[in-house]
Formats: sequence, structure tokens, C-alpha cells
Amino acid sequence: MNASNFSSTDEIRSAFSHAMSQMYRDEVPLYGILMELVSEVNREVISADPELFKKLAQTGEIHRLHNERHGAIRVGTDAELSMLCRLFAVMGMEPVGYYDLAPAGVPVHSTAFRAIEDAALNTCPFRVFTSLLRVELIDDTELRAIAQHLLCQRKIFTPRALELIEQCEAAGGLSAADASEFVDRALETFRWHNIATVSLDQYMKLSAQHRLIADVVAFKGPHINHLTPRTMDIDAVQRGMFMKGIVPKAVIEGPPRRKCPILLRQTSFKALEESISFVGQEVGESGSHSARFGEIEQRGVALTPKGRALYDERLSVARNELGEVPNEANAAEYVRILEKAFQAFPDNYEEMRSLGLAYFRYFPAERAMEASGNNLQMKSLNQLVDEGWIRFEPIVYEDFLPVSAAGIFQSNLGGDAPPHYSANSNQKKFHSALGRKTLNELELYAESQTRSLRSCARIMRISEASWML
Ligand code: OOG
Ligand code: NI
Repeated sequence: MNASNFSSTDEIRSAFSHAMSQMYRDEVPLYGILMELVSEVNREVISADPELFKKLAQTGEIHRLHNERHGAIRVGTDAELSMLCRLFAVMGMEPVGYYDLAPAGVPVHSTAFRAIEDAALNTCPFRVFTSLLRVELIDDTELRAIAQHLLCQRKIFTPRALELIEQCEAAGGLSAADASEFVDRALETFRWHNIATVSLDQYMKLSAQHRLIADVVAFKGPHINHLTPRTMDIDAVQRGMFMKGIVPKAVIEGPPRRKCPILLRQTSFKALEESISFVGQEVGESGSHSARFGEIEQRGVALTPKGRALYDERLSVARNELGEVPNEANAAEYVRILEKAFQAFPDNYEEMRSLGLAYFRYFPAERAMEASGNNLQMKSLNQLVDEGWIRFEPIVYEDFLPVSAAGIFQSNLGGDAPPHYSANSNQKKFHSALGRKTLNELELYAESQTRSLRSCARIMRISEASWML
């Protein structure tokens, strides 16, 4: 079989994302209700803004608005993580970014599997936030040994999915029929099981260490714990959840509401309490576990290291002023403090661009057609933009934020104050578990920006300008 007979990785990823969405809606009906709310809000925002409608229609995004943007899973061993890496590679998803959540009291480190090419992201931006439990952070040695034993024994992949991964790696792709079978068999890994692999007593002990440890160790596999559609107005969805009787987390994570959105804002409804049968229980007896929730996201422009440092600084100014973790009781106060702290972050694209705070994609403007008669060679990029030769658009942030991710974890793991882990961040260990290095997200945005500048220069016949390097 030659490459042209293979399904494209974009096709496989789209099919997988649809199958996952269908499975999750069937399993968690409340998530279906959230999806309806998100669609309603998106429809309202778009019908009130004809310009936005035109833009979404032009880029084709209008058809993809209702597709989920991300999901999340948690695994327990290096072998599970490295096999997941190979499974996601079949769908054109690579590990991007390294997130250490231990400083925020969550005993995991994580990456996001996602497509990296602009065109692939446009076709299907689906990504999976994937966390590896840091078993070494279980301080009770006996419990740690039990956890390790349980994790080493379980088999989270179906034999057929494993065969198809190998076949894909050897041949360089999968036929349409094999791809469809792969999606079907790969999906099984992420299914919910309402039967635990431990007794209620063991579950309680694991849970007392950290609820997340119980969520990873006590089950057959890494059930998908949430899916996240994109909304055009996250504040409206947050309000709407109250009206529909869905309980949202206390605050929206990330930056405050702005005219020019930056990075990522997220909120979720709280995880459901679900009935579970534990090992050794009599028929009719059961306990419960909460893990699964629904989340929504709104994305803005990707920030440069300088912009990101300013974001981190403003966020910590706000958190320090609040003096405690944002919660139900201080939510309104937190929003006020956050907005005040972010007044020092410019809220227009031109300023963010000229100050080097964010990444942009550059295009030759209409005027560029007259470029050859003009001496553009000596002009700076700012001059070319100011004089209308080149225009620019924000590059959307495709990744995650560790403080926000920790907030999402915490609000779904229940009430207790987060524990303090003194363990160091350990990216090297994560890479060795993964079987490869994670890609640096900042480099990906910078490359995208540079590619767009080079193409402007080519079209406008400018050579060796410092701004295209
Ligand atoms: C992942 C939480 C992080 C996000 O959107 O930041 C996350 C988890 O709960 O497993 O999904
Ligand atoms: Ni999420």
C-alpha cells in the first residue's frame, strides 16, 4: 500500500475526537447539556456580531465551532505514557510543553498531545492534556508498593490497538478500514469503568493520600475525565450554568475578561459523584468516586517569553493580594483584584506587538502589490506595518497554563487544602518516561511567526532584512 491510500493523520484525529465526544455525551448526560448551553451562547454572540460571523465563515471555523478542543487523562506508569505517545502519533499528535503541577499540590507532571502544523490545527485542533502520576510522592511506603503493583499489572490498551500502532509505525500509515478499526479499539482505553480494581478500604487509603492517586490507581484505565468545547463568551456560559442548575467552579481560570484575549480562560462544572462497585462488596452494595466533569475554554493570543513573564507576574500579584486560593467565598473579590492587576497588561494588539509581548502572523497587505516601485528594503518591520504594507493577526495560544490546570484539578478533586510537595520539577524523568522529548511550545509559535515574515519578504522582494530572521 502506498502513502496515498493511507488515511491522513488529520482524518484519524477528527474521527477519534468525534468518537470520544459521542462516548462522553452518552456516559455523562450533563456534559450534553453543557454543550447545548455553549452552542446557544455561541449562536447569540455570532448573531450580535456580523463581522465575527463573516470572519468565522471565511476561515471555515464556523463548521468546527462545536467540536471539542481538548480532553484530559491521567496515567500511572512510564510504560503507559510511552505507549500513549505512540498511540497519539498515529493521529498526528505530538507531546507539546511540560507542566509540573507538584508545586500547586497535584502529584503529577503533564504534557499536551496535539497537532503542530497550522493547517492540521485548523482541520482538527483536538488535544489531550495527559498527566503522569508521580508515584514517588506517595509517602506511605506500603501504599506506594500497592499502587505500583496495581499499576504494573493492569493493561490499558486493547491488543488490536497495539497491533495497529505497530502496523502504522512500520508502514507509515493506516488504510481507511484499519484507521476506523484503530479509532474504535483505541477509544476503549478511555472508557469509564464503574468497577474499581481495589477494595473500598484500599480506595479510602489511596484517596486519603490524594484523591487523584485513587483516581489513577483504583481503576482499570485512564478514563477521559473531561472534554472541553470552545466558547465565544466564557463569562456568559459561566452565568448560564447557574441558570441551568449546573454547578460551575468558583472562578474562571486564567486572565480576566479583555477586549483582546490572551492565552486561555477556562471554567468547568464540578465533577459528578458516581456509583462504583469495589472489590469484595456484596451484590447491591456500592461506594462512589468523583472524577468526571465538563469544561469550557476561550483562547486568545499566544504570548512571547516577555509577555508570559508579565502574565505570570500580574497573576501572582493578584493571587498574593487575595492571600488565599480563589474559592466560592472570595470569587467576586478575586475578579476585582485580577482586573486591577491586569491593567498593567496592554489591551490592544498593536501595543502588544510593538512591545514584543505576543506572537502574530504577518501577511502582505493589498498595498504590497505596489512594493516593487518603492524602496522597502531599508524599512523596519514597524514602519512597514505603520505604512500599511504588512498586516498582522494574533496567533492563537494552543497550549495550557500550569496554574489554571492546577485550579481545574483542585476544584474537581474536592475540598481539602492542597498538600505541599517538596519534590523538584523533573522534566528529564518525564522525557525518559515518554520515550522522547516534549516540544517547546514557544519555539513553535516563534517559528510560525518567522515563517509568515519570510513569506511577506519573499512576496515583497525584500532580502536580508533583520526582521525576517
Ligand atoms: C487535567 C486538568 C488540566 C486544563 O484544561 O487545564 C486541564 C485533569 O484534570 O486531568 O485539563
Ligand atoms: Ni481541561
